[in-house]
Amino acid sequence: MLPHTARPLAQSGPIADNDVMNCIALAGGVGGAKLADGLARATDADSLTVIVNTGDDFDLYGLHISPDLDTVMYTLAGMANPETGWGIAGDTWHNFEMLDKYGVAPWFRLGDRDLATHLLRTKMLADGQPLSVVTRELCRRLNVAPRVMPMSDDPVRTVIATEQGLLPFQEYFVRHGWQPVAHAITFEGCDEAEAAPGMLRAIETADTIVICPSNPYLSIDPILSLRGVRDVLLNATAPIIAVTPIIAGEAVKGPAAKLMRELGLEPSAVEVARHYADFVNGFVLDTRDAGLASQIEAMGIGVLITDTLMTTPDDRARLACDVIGFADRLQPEKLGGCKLRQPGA
Ligand code: FO1
Repeated sequence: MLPHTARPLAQSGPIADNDVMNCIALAGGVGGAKLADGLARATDADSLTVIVNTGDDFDLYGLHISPDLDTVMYTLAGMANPETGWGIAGDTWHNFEMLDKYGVAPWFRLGDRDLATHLLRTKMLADGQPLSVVTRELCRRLNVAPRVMPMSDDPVRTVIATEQGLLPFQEYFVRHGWQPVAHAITFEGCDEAEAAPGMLRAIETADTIVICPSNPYLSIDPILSLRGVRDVLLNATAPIIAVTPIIAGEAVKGPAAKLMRELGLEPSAVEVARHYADFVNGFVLDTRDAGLASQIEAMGIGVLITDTLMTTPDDRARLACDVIGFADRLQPEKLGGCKLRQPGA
């Protein structure tokens, strides 16, 4: 494994045994939520902060929808629908059936229980509370231990330039099932938006930073587009580890590989590592792609080869523990906080 040369690691001395290891995870929807859940299981959940993409947010029937925040929140609350990854397990669709009766059923469905989250979030926002405060309060009421932070309290909207013209994210993703050929991706409002309160400081003071296996272009780039985020990552003292969302040239879920082809990139973990090469110290490659390790190491990035598929909750915790252990080896003077519980414990 090669040491990273692009960004020096911290020179600080050892931390005391009782120091809490602050872990930051940058996440989008389902893949990000699963690894965040693994990190919450494998480390001290109270010292985990999950910074979540809000470029997918939009309004429907006057309700503010934050799909990735909800996916992360429901997953950490143990409530997520295991089949879809988004929404709530066992939810019903009576509101949707009624809207259908009125002839106005939307292409984007909210489950009945999920609707309650949206009513409450929209009311709290209308009362003047920022999204970060609303999110903290919703998470508190669902007993979510990690700090879940929207990337910004200001609106940033992901727009995809496609063969059918400009499509707002959810139109591209859900209405058109990510089928239109994409040419470019922009994040409207990112120049004016501020990173969420405390977010840059949290990255600055983190012990480990994990880029979850979310779509680099649709889910992580909106976070990186915010003023100050790249700089704080470039100067971070903590090891930064990215986990591949691509295995054997295919996305684990969603349009990442298709999008890469359309943007003229080879859909491979190597390309993802190159995308993050400025600021990551380590890259977690799937065992099926072990042969690609040397290409990533040649970029000055350390490589861990492991099984990155998260089929069960135990897989999430095992991968999280692998990631934390890898971060510790990249920065051996900092003691890791991996306390992986035994399966079923
Ligand atoms: N995805 C769908 O494919 N169809 C839906 O009707 C849908 C509804 C939905 C409701 C709430 C929510 O939090 C997420 C929802 N998603 C739906 C998923 C979501 O839009 C995307 O997976 C993410 O935006 C991409 O990360």
